[in-house]
Amino acid sequence: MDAQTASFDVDAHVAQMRDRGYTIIEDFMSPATLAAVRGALASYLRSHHGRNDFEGFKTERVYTLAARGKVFEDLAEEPRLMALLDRVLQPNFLLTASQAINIEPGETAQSIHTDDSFYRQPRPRPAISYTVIAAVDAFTQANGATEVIPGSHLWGDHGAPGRPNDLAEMEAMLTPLEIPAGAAFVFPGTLLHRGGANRTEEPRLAFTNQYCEPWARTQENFYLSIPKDQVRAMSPRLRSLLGYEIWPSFMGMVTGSHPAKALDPDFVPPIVAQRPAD
Ligand SMILES: O=C(O)CCC(=O)C(=O)O
Repeated sequence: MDAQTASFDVDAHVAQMRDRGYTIIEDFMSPATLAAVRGALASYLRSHHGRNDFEGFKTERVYTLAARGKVFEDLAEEPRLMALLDRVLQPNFLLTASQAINIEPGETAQSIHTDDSFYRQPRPRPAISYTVIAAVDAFTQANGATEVIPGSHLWGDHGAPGRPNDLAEMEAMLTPLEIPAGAAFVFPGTLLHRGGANRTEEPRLAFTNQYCEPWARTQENFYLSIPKDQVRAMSPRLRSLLGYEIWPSFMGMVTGSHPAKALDPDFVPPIVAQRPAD
């Protein structure tokens, strides 16, 4: 374990997430890592915009980011992050989404939402996913810093006692997370938040990795998006994050076998190997 990970106060970060709904890792990326992120992202940006108001008509999103360069592979399994998530998710938790988000000048604020609303289970409930948002550019209130409603991770469903349902009331509770470039924050998928409006002349670049329970369906289907040759070259932890592991005793199996077997270059799917001859 490196010194940075050894001195990371996991308890304090878990407590912050539990109590106010988010925690900040100030030195998530070193200046060198930040430069590598910028370099790796450069070729993917300036080509397209979101297709709807949620993705953002003036926002660029680069999906499947964890497979787009070694720096993103490393950041998806950053040791302090893994230590933190190990405390709040079950073993063999999964990467559910991985994307860069570049909010351009003139973008409006997103709708207020949670990241694990896909899992239609009554609230209040434990989070089924956790979100990390890392600032590549410093986040300011003016350039579209993520805005969160502290404490909202504990709220019930719409209409439940104690939960404001009036939009203006909720908007008044939004807190912009102004963090320096290189910092990141982590929050449960039950926390209400939104990407802010960018009222500056410069884009606001960030990326997000989201992680979910090992028994939950992932937002991105990484089995289909990342070629097996590429997965084979990844670290064991990242392969596990991408789903090449099981949730015991056999969720995630491949025709009765461990999914890692499917990465063997000689693997022939049993439904092909065992197909009766015509
Ligand atoms: O970019 C941000 O600050 C937040 C984006 C977000 O919450 C989302 O796209 O789900």
